[in-house]
Amino acid sequence: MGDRKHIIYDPARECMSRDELTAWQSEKLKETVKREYENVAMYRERMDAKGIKPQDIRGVEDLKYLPFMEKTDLRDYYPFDLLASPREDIVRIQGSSGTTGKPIVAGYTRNDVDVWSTMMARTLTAAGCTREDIVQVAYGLGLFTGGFGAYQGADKIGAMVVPMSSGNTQRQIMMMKDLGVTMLCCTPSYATYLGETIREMGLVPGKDIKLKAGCFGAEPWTEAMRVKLEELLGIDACDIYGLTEIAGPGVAFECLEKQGMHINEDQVIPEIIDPATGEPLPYGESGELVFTTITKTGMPMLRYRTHDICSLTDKKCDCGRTFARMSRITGRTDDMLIIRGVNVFPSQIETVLVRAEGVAPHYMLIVDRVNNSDTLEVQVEMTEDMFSDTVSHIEGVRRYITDQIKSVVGIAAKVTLVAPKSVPRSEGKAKRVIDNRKL
Ligand code: DLL
Repeated sequence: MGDRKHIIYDPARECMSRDELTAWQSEKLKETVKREYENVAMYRERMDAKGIKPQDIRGVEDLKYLPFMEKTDLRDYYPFDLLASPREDIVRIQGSSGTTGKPIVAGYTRNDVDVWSTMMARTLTAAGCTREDIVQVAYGLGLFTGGFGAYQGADKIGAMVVPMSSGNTQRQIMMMKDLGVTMLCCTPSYATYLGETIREMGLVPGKDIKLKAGCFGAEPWTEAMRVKLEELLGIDACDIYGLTEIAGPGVAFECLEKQGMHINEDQVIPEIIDPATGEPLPYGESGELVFTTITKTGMPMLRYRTHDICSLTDKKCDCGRTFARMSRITGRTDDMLIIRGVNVFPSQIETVLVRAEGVAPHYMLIVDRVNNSDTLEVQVEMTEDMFSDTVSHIEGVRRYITDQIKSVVGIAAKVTLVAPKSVPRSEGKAKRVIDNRKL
């Protein structure tokens, strides 16, 4: 990517001094708190219950006094009771799957769609995208924010957009080849599937496929998976993060330094809190990520608890951007598995599997309870070569993975090496855990 490594979409904002940024955030925060208090009954009641009036919030330093918002609020006030703008000013609804069958929906004003598009234009630019690029959007286009977000950002840059949406893998690859697509936007699990299918079709990345970079997110993935994906597709693979309630993808994005994701801090204020006590934690400490939107008008969110776990740093990045960076998401407070009393994050197991020889990055974790004791089975696919190898070699690999999981995660798991292509592929967010204890 060389010459494109350090292009910045919005340098006046993305490189502003931390002092300027704090002043900006404080002003915008005050406006947002006032808007929310005046227009959203639920939030006004919560602030009143804590004895806080909008004028008590003088700047970012007072953020910690505000009450939290939660995903359950979106369910309880579904669909429109959290709107802080008149219904007719809402020009878009996006959503994500909820736990009760109804989706979680968020309303966006014209301003909010613009804010989001800008964040995505910055995101794609940070991965090297210019108006010369051809961007294939293989995130789902629909209520899910991935497709529209990537489309809007690429459109704002003036790149050529190929809005494929997810699925139809052969056709995706045909378009990628015929149009000379240079950038790919989809989930990392789908990118892996696309990469493998490209190879199976006898196409050669760098020759038949012109991809240079990809913006992959919407689900957790590991550094080891990045190495695998970059090798498979011959690209720079950048992590991007976001959530429907805050804006969709582009809330945070990696630049080509690949040292964590810059948070669009002129639009959102991040905090890390201790998930048990709700107390803010300093830079460097791992905890639950919380966001406050400061420029949205449709459905602003104040201290929204994401349940995603990561840490923040405000150390300056070599790219020149001053926005704080978040680490990869290492798990969610609600997807952490507790197996025989040990906290297990699927990402720990992924790291072991992706580094092991002879297995493909397709796996499933099956948790169960047998005779009152928790069990964990890790099913992972063998590569074609491994599948036709000797029984004793396969057994050696299986034992190696079992030992690694024991030493990294601290529990004994049953490792099963399954045939190539037997773990279901996903075109969107991958499902990697089946917890039969919850049935
Ligand atoms: O997944 C938005 C998005 C689309 C982000 C495309 C990136 C790319 P939701 O469907 O509302 O929105 O899901 C949000 O997905 O709270 C995280 O748990 C998870 N997530 C999103 N990005 C990442 C990432 C979109 N890069 C939820 N790493 C979030 C890990 C991620 N988890």
